[in-house]
Amino acid sequence: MNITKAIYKTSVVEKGKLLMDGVPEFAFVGRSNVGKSSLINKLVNVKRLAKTSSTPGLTKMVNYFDINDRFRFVDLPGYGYAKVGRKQLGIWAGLMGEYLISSPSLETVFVLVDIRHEPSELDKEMVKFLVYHGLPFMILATKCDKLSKTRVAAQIKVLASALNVREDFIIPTSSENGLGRDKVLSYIENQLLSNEENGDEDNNQ
Ligand SMILES: Nc1nc2c(ncn2[C@@H]2O[C@H](COP(=O)(O)OP(=O)(O)OP(=O)(O)O)[C@@H](O)[C@H]2O)c(=O)[nH]1
Ligand SMILES: [Mg+2]
Repeated sequence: MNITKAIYKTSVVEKGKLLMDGVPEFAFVGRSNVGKSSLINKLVNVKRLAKTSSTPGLTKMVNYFDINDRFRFVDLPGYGYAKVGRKQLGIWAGLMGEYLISSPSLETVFVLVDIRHEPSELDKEMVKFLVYHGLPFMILATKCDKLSKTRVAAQIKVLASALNVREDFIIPTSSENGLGRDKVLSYIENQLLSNEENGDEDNNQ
């Protein structure tokens, strides 16, 4: 898939204002600083579409980006930012949880985990939450440019076992060198196509 158009749509801070207009959405979740905003920029090839920072906790709102007039990327606030702490976190009660549960046209949740680290308890909780709610998800392993190919392959196994997912649910990515970009974009294309086909069937009934 070629990305020909990527524009910032809006940012939302209140549950009641989440967009509900039926545009298919692909959401990016993961701990603060894992590389959500950077990966969005790399996927659309626009350097500063989503704001990035080396200081964790930058993205505090639900940020929507319209892509190719066809679907949307949703940059969600990071979890596990040290100052927030586990107790106060209440991911599921907060804006991110509300978004995940209530967005009617959420196609896939991309769960980002750093290839270099064991997934955190929150990452594991996130995956369990998505399984429980029957939300389609893929794991995107970020910052793969920081490890050798061999170590990336080894870490994918570690991640798969810790998160209890099949290895082919994990796509290695890098916002530095574009690793995984094609895979993620073709995954999105397939999701959109299979949806459009299902939609047609519904119409014919
Ligand atoms: N080497 C390398 N650095 C990366 C990569 N992706 C992100 N970074 C760096 O990691 C830091 C955090 O990236 P962001 O994209 O802002 O992370 P985020 O997940 O959006 O963070 P929050 O908005 O705070 O939740 C920045 O300094 C990025 O330059 C990557 O693939 N490779
Ligand atoms: Mg961000």
